[in-house]
Amino acid sequence: MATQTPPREVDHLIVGAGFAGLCTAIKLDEAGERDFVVIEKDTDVGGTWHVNTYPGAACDVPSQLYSFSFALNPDWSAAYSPQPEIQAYIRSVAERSGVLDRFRFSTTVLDARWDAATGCWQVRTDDGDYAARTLISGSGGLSEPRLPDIPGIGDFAGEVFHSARWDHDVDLDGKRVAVIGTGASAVQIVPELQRRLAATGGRLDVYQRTPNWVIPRNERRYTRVEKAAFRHVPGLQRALRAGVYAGLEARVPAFVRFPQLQAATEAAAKLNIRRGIADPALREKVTPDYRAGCKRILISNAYYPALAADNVELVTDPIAEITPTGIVAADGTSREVDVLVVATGFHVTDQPIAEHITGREGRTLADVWGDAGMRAYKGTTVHGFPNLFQLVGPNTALGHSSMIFIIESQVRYVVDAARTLRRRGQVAVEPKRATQDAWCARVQDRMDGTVWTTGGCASWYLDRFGNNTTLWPGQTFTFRRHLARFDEGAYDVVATTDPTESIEPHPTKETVTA
Ligand code: N01
Repeated sequence: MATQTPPREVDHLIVGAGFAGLCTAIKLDEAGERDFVVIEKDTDVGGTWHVNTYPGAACDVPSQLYSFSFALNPDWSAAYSPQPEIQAYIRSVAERSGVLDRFRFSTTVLDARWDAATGCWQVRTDDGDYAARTLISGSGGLSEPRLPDIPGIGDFAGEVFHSARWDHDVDLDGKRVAVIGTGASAVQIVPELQRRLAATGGRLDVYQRTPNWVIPRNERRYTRVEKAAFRHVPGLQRALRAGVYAGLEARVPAFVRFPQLQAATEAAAKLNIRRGIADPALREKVTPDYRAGCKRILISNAYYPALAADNVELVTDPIAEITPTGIVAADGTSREVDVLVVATGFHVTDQPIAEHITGREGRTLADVWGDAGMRAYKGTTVHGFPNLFQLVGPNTALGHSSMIFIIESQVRYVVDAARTLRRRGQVAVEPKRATQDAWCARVQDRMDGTVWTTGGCASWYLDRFGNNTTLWPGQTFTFRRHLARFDEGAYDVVATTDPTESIEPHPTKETVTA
C-alpha cells in the first residue's frame, strides 16, 4: 500500500524564481534565515524574463536601473537591455549567490492552505508537500496571459500563440501574420516581425483597439571604454544609476498631481509619429485621444516606421470574429491569416495565484478580493492570511521606474518580518483589519486626481470596481520609507488552535506591540 510522504517542514516557502523570488532567497540567506525552498513552475530562474522570449523583447526601463542594487552589472551592452541579456544577468546573480541549491524548478503550487493547528501553511505542489511558517509569493503581477474573448478564436485553424508564450517552432517566413493588441509587448514585436516578413515576402496586420502614446527611445550602445570605467572607476556606475533614478522620479508629479504636465510627453510622442509616419490618415489613427500616462507610456523608435511600411496594415475597425482562416473586422472586411499573435496582456487585477491560497477563515484570497478588489497592507500582507507575504502585491506596480526597486523594498520588509517573528518565538501575524483598511483608503485617496483616474482612458490598472489597485501613487522612495522596518504594532498575533504544535514559545495571543 502506498504510504503518504509527510510534508517537508521549512521556515519559508517562496513561490516564483523571478527577480522577486530570487531577491528574497538571497536576502533571507544573508540574514541567516537559510531554511527556505523556492518553488518555480518553469525550468529556470528569471520569471517574466525567462518566459517572454518574443522577437524584440527588451526592457523599457534603462539598464542602469534595471538590476539589483547589490549586483550592478558593468557589462550591459546598451542603454536598454534586450531580454537574453537580462535573463543571463539573473542567471549569473543566482549562480553567484549560492542559494540555487534550494530552488525546485518545474514544480507548480497546487494550493496553499493556512493550518491553524500547526500555525503553518500547508502547501501542495505537483512534486511533494510542504509545511511552511511563512509563505512568500513572488509569482509576478504579469505572469498569466490574458486571452481575448473574440468569437471564433477557438476555431482558428492556423498557428496561434500569446506574446508571452512565443512559439519559436512556427516558421513565419513569407507568412500572413496578424498581431492583436498594441501595448508594450506589441510595440516591440511589430518592428521585428515587419522586418522579417518584408525580407521573406510576408505580410503583417496589426489590430489596434486603442492607440498608445509612444515616445522615442534614447538608444545607444555602451563602448568598451565605458564598460571598463563602470567596472574600474569606483562609484561611477552607482552615480549614473542615481542620476537615472532621480530623472525618472522627477516624472512622478505629472502622473499623480499635475496630469497637465503630460503635455510635454504628448508633444514628444506626436513628433515621434511625424518622424515615423508620412500618411496623415495613419498618423491620425495612431494618435491617442486621452492624456499621456493614463495607460503605460511606451518607448520605441521603430514602431511607427514599421506601421508605415508597405507590408503592414494597421486595422482599427474592431474585430467582429475570427474564422478558421482569418479575421473579419466590424466593417465586414475579411483578412486571411496564417499565424495569429495575441499580444493582449495579462491577468493583473485578478491574479490567478489568489485562487490557490486559502486563509484563516477558509476563504481563498481570490474570494476575499472578489468582494471589493485587491487589498493588502503596504502591498504586502493581508488580513486573514497569517504570515503570507506578497511581493508585487496590490498598489506596488510602477509606470515610471524599475520594479526591482519596489521588490527590494518589499524584501527588506519581509526579511525584517522573518527576523521579528523568530525573535518573538515564531508567532504567526496578520495585519489588523483597521490598519489595512486605513492603508488602502489612504492609497485610494491619493488616486483622486492622478492621470490614471482622470486621463480619459480605460486601462488594466483599474479593476472592475474602477479602482486603481495596481500602481503605487507616489515616488518609490516614499514606498521604501513606508516599508523600512517591519511595524509589529500594525499586526495581530494569530493563535494556533493546538498550542502543543507551536515549536517555539508563543509570547502572547494578543497584539504584538513594537
Ligand atoms: O499588454 P497590454 P502587454 N481585442 O495590456 C489589446 C509589461 N511589459 O503585454 O488598450 C483587441 O499593455 C489592448 O487594447 P486596449 C508592461 O508593464 C513590459 O503589451 O485595452 N485588442 C492592448 O493594446 C506592460 O504594460 C515590458 O484597448 C485587445 C493590448 O491588447 C505590460 O507588460 C515589455 C483585446 C494589451 O496590451 C503588459 O504589456 C512588455 C481584445 N479583445 C511588457 N484585449 C518592458 O519593457 C486586449 N487588447 C519592461
